[in-house]
Amino acid sequence: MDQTEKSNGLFSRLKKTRASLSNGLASIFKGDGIEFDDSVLEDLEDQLIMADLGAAASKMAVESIRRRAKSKGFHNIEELRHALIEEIATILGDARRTISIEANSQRPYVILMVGVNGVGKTTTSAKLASWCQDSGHTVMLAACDTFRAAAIEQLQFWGGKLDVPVIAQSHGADAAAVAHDAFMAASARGVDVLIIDSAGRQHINAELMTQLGKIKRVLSRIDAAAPHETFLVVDGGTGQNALSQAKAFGAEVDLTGVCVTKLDGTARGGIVVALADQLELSIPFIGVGEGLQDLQAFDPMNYAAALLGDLD
Ligand SMILES: Nc1nc2c(ncn2[C@@H]2O[C@H](COP(=O)(O)OP(=O)(O)O)[C@@H](O)[C@H]2O)c(=O)[nH]1
Ligand SMILES: [Mg+2]
Repeated sequence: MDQTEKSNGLFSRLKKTRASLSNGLASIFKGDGIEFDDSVLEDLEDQLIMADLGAAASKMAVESIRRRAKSKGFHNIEELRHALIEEIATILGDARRTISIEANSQRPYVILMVGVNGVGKTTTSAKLASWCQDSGHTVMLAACDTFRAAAIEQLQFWGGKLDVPVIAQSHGADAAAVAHDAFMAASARGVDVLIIDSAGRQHINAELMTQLGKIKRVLSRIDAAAPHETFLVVDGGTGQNALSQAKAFGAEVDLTGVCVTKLDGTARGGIVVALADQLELSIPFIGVGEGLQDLQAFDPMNYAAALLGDLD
């Protein structure tokens, strides 16, 4: 791993999670040698669970470590760390997915962003718009959070920064009508990607689901394949809450992926492992900061290494 990645990239953004995990691991292995008895492995499992990896994934990783310890043994904590990185990367592997907008012959490719309040939907919509531009696509944004006036302004602010058109109506307008207008405008202008920001609620409720259902219906009347993606945004810093939101939304809306935000500044980055392990869904993107460039395509090996790599 080069120095730039270490100081600017995922590695530096996951510092808090890594620090808490490393402290936990170091406290297990005091002294030089490693005596692999069951209590050490139990402690390891506890540390992983406390870092939000979830009981199932933690158990799976530790069982593999137990098998490796029996067959080859570990000589020091670094060997163990590398074995753990490989195990975690394997669990994360299923959630990897590359978004290929090129594959869509019909324009626009429609991405609907959903999630509860404050998780980062609007910011992630803007970051995703920037990511699409960097990949050579034209983009349009739709301000379908008509519930709060500030949400429309917030999206317009990002649109201005990115030089991306934002289709909006006034506060209180029908969200599905805004989605419809945006789709028509994007089609007419031959825009490659339409990203639709939507309203959240404090909790998942029937009203929110009805509104999302209506937005989806309106879109699919214009193009049966739309929305091509429905991304749930969850705040990684909320730990297990992110997992319950993903399960609850997944039961109500056809999701195609989960974007996990705010992985910088939290010690709970292990939640991504639990999400990858327990959901049938992919994790196309992760958010590691508030800036436009702070959205990364999820890479299991990089993530595992940033989670458990050494602290320097
Ligand atoms: N540190 C950090 N903050 C984020 C990230 N994503 C969003 N935020 C912040 O979280 C707050 C809520 O984001 P917003 O997009 O308005 O959430 P929404 O209510 O779901 O639309 C804002 O202050 C964002 O700047 C992230 O990846 N890292
Ligand atoms: Mg918002």
